[in-house]
Amino acid sequence: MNSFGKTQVAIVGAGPAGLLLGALLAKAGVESVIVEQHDSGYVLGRIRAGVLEQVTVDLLDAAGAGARMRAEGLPHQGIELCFGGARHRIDLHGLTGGTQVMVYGQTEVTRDLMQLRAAAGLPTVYEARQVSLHGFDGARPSVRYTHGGAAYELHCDFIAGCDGYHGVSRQSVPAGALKTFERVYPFGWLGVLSETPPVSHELIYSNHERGFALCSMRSASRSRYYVQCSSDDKAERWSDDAFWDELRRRLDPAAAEALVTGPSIEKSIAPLRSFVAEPMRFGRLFLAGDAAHIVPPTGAKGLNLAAGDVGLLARALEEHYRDKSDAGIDGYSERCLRRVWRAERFSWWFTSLMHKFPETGAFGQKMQAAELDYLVHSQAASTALAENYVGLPL
Ligand code: RFL
Ligand code: PHB
Repeated sequence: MNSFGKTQVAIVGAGPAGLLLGALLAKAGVESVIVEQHDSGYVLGRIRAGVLEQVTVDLLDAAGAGARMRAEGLPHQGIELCFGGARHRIDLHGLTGGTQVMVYGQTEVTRDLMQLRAAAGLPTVYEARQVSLHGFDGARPSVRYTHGGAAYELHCDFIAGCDGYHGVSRQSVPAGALKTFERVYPFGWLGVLSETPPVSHELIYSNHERGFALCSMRSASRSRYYVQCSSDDKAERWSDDAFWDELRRRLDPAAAEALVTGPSIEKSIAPLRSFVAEPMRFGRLFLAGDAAHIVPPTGAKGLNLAAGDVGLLARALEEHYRDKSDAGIDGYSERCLRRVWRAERFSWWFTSLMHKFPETGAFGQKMQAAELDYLVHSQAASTALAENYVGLPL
């Protein structure tokens, strides 16, 4: 026997997309319940994004979750590209007329949103099992799940599928109603988090004959580093020393010398993929964030796209309830997808430029070297990179 509940918007998934949507809806006076399959500790334990675009920063402020980010986040006005043994700065701020990005970890964004939701007493069901979506092609959608052994059914006006790439929402859409586009890259990123000061005060993206490397950070005392690895590699195979040696070899001599190493706090491998599912709406179900699209992390776009989606969705749902207008709802998929495809293109291009591809050979490497040389010496080319990196407007 099911226990019944009712809300305006049922949100599946308490990652950054689901939590931010819930916070924006609450600001607009729209009710939501979040249904999440894991516990909050699991969600906070995943070390992922580090770079927030201005649009994301503004949305977190609008949601009332921006205070700690403002105090502790690190505004960055440039990035460095490393190749041929030297670093070249891309002046994001100067090339984009004053835009910057914020370095603030996804873990912290998620923690701030969770605390905001808990403080406001808004309902989140953690550790929901057997989550399933119903009736979204008609007027009476619902989300069913079990919790603590009991079965529940949550009736709602709309369902927001914010449950990531492996979630149930996209899989609930009838086959044939969805078109997918995918590219899987023949390598992954091995990432290490360490309690060490960052090697440089800006991010370093390195193209090296041994493979790509990235130096990022979480704070003045905590660093996040990545090296390109093969798709079938395992994090357990890498000792900390082996990781630091490999990273050092892929940096310029000054950065290699300055690198401060220490024990890893976290070490994991992420596969690289480009993926888009179209459209992002079916009747009363909306897909948002990684549930609808994946980008390789090189362009730092995944979390920012998720934030953009839910920013548009919150506005559309607010218009539905407040103004009795469905224009936003009807335009949701098309508006999101335009931005998504631009970010897909940028992420694919930057990934292709910076990584070692097994199949390209010497000619491909020469093409990368020529393009990098052009990129850092042409203002037009640098501006195109900067404009995309800081993020296109919503
Ligand atoms: P998430 O974060 O995957 O959250 C989905 C949530 O849904 C839950 N869930 C379910 N709940 C109920 N029922 C089910 N059946 C469910 N199935 C799943 C999950 O438990 C989870 O809590 O998706 P969301 O919210 O769309 O957020 C997307 C971002 O997490 C992702 O795009 C970024 O992390 C990507 N990304 C980056 N994005 C950036 O904007 N800037 C970056 O610098 C950046 N760096 C990265 C990244 C991703 C990385 N990895 C590991 C893929 C660096 C890396 C290494
Ligand atoms: C990170 O800090 O984890 C990070 C930064 C930039 C990227 C990807 C990941 O492009």
